[in-house]
Amino acid sequence: MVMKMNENKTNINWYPGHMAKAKREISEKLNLIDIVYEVVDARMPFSSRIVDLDKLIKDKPHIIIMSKYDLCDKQITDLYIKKYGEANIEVLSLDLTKTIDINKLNDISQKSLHKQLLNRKNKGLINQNIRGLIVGAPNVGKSTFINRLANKKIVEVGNKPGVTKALGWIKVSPNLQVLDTPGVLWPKLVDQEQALVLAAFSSIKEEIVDDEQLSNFIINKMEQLYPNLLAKRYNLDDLANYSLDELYQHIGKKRGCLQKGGIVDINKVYQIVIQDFKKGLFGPVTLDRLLDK
Ligand SMILES: Nc1nc2c(ncn2[C@@H]2O[C@H](COP(=O)(O)OP(=O)(O)O)[C@@H](O)[C@H]2O)c(=O)[nH]1
Ligand SMILES: [Mg+2]
Repeated sequence: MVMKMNENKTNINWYPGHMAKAKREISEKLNLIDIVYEVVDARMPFSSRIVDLDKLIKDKPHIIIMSKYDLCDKQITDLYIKKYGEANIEVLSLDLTKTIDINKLNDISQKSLHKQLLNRKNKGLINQNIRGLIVGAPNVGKSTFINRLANKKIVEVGNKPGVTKALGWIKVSPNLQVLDTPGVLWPKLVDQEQALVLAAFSSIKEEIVDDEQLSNFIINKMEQLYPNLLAKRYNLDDLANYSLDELYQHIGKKRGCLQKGGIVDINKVYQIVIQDFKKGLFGPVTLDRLLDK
């Protein structure tokens, strides 16, 4: 397929106004907590990270909760997990649609806080309680994680941040409590590609990218990284036989996106590609590549 890309048509230059407030709120909570759980979407193990988090949380240890592990390409995502491990960041990869292993979370939390807990003991303090704060980008699974920890639905799960109410502490296990309100932070954008990856997984507002641009990006990425999954999804015999336009025409006809006179409604086709991708209908994918960044 010969791609006519217009990814650079608009330059995504984006920094939410409420970021400063979010950072301030997290700073204010720092003295209440011992550890930070950074939720990262396994399909974008780099792009959804809050790379400057350590600056914000200062000396607090932090663990990466790699959510949506069930939806990712494990071969690729595991390379990131290994890399983070080598940088001494503990990573717990989870499918949050299922019950999670609280003991494992306890164990790695204890491990990350080993020094601090030992210090307390040496000072004669018997308190071994760990208090955690959950942070991460929009839509990575923060609320789902909190509900799992609480073992019930206490936080609204959805695409919009800010639907959470302040309720206080959740007792996860005898020695572990977490704040029930996650901190929403936005990844620092290093380039246009990262912005498109985040948009493709609904972690930044879709309005800042138009459908055509996002759909082209998804098709291009899928062709580059997962050509077989792309071909399978849209019943394409050989990708090389289709130009981008022909591909859209093919999808439009197959999916009945027709206007009067049998003309393919291209805007509907863009939406189909975007929705298929968001719903994970292509199969397991990870869009970041270690060598990229
Ligand atoms: N398959 C799968 N879906 C998940 C997982 N974690 C979260 N989700 C879904 O991702 C969407 C966003 O989750 P949510 O908790 O609202 O994200 P938040 O914005 O970070 O609070 C919801 O539709 C969740 O059901 C996971 O581990 N696996
Ligand atoms: Mg939420």
